[in-house]
Amino acid sequence: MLPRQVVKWILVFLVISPSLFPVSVSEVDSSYWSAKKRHMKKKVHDMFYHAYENYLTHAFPHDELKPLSKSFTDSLSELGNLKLEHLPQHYNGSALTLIESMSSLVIMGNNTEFERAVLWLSENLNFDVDARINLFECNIRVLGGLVSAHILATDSANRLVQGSYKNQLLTLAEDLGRRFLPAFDTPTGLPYAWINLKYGVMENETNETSTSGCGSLILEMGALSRLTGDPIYESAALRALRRLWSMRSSLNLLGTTLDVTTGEWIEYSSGIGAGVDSFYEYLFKAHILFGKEDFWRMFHSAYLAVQKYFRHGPWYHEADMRNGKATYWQLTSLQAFWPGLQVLVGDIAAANSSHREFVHVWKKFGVLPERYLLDHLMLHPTEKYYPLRPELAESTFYLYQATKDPWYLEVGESIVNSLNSYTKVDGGFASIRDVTTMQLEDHQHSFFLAETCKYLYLLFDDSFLVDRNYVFTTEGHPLPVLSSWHDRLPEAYIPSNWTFLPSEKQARRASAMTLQVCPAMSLDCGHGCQQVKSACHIPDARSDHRCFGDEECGVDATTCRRRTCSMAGYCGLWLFI
Ligand code: DMJ
Repeated sequence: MLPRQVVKWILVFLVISPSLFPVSVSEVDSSYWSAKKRHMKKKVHDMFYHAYENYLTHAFPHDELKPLSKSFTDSLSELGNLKLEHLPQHYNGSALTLIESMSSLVIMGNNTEFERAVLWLSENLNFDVDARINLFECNIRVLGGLVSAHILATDSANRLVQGSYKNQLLTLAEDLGRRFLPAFDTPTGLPYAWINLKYGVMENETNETSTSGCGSLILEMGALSRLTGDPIYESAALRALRRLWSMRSSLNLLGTTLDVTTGEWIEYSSGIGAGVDSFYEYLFKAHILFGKEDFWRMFHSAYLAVQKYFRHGPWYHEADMRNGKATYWQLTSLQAFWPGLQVLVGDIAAANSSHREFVHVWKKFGVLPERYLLDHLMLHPTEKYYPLRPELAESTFYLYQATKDPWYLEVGESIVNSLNSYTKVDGGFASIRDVTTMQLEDHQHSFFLAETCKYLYLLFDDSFLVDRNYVFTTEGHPLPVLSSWHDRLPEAYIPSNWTFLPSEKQARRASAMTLQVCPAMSLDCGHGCQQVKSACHIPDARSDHRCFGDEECGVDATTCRRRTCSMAGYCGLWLFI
């Protein structure tokens, strides 16, 4: 027992302490986290430039940097097993890392460097080369990078490339898009996985492709069609996607690989990782970007099937599409994007629980190994590598946006620290060959600049997203959500509930991922006045999206769907299983 006098003085102290310390605990907290964010943003900024400048010095205009030998690789072509010696003498790569870095440069506020990149690409990029490339990779990295950069370059809010920009990036994107088209010339409309940029599909080309290979083209090719006014790209991607969807089993599951000429499955087992991941991602993101009800319906059924047949607590295993029976019990690094997608859907509790498991594995090894065998609790013997992948940082960014829980900032900090201590070398950032020894590999993948650094930066500084509404492609390139790109508003559109963003101040707080803003919709309010109105958005009652009942949830801005309160107490686009 404390003596009475001591207790009295403790009570007196508690009563007068607020006047002694006029700053409240929450203010202390928020200034602590603001300082932490500033510090971490600077660290990520430095990481990006260390990677970028080394690329420019030792690899540009080739595709990617080899940071240990300070040399380069033309990986876009090598992905097609075409070694450099088989390329024409003058082949200098396609400046892949430069293209991939452009949207990150804008997000980090470096418009000058962005403009330099635009200029260089406009004058030098040439796709008329005898190079066999992977359609999926070239689409998400090169076409996506160019289309997104074109949009950023022409966005009046950015004041970029003043005057001198004559849509050169769009012209390049269209040239590339045209070179993709022969790949779709198959009896099924499903595209070949490989194509020669100059000569089209090569003789004896393999018929085998993956589900993501033919089901994750719609964002970039759709955007290209919207920008050029030529529907051919979107139609080709859409036809392939619909054909793929028609190949699902009665359980609404798909396999991982298939034959593009016969439309038969080759590998019946699939999960949410390699070969399939971005297929799910694009069904939902295509619904956000183009507003088509069809995409939502496909995604909805596919998502339910994933949760039903692949999910095991916070983990996801693989299953046979024909009977739903579990096949492989593996955690793969690529699966770590899934919680980020779940945040967009509103399934935050499920996202949080899976994300925690990935963080646990990251902490156990210091980074995420490519493949971990859940049934043997050991690493896959030949897939112990970590090639600087972004997926965990990506999910961490989405979860922080949705919850504002500073725990996610700490996760981001530990990712940054691991990257700096294990992968930073004098010549850039190197991949890890073996997470048990931390032995390095001589490769800095372009997605390290397009995604890993970008998502980490946005985690600590999301000012780029304020007042804007973007969807990020699977390679992290932002595309704007515009009502003019929506074929029509989704069925759940509620005309009587149009709402204005009430005040300048409130609008400023809005960001795409907190779902506070809507597809940009300009409305005539009479006498030549134009106002940006929310098409159907009703904000959640609380800014942190917590709720006790459905009545506290609003209508989602990007999809115009009613949000409901989850059992975990968050408003979201809940799917009922
Ligand atoms: C990226 O190229 C994309 O995120 C793609 O969808 C899959 N993985 C790599 C990075 O890990």
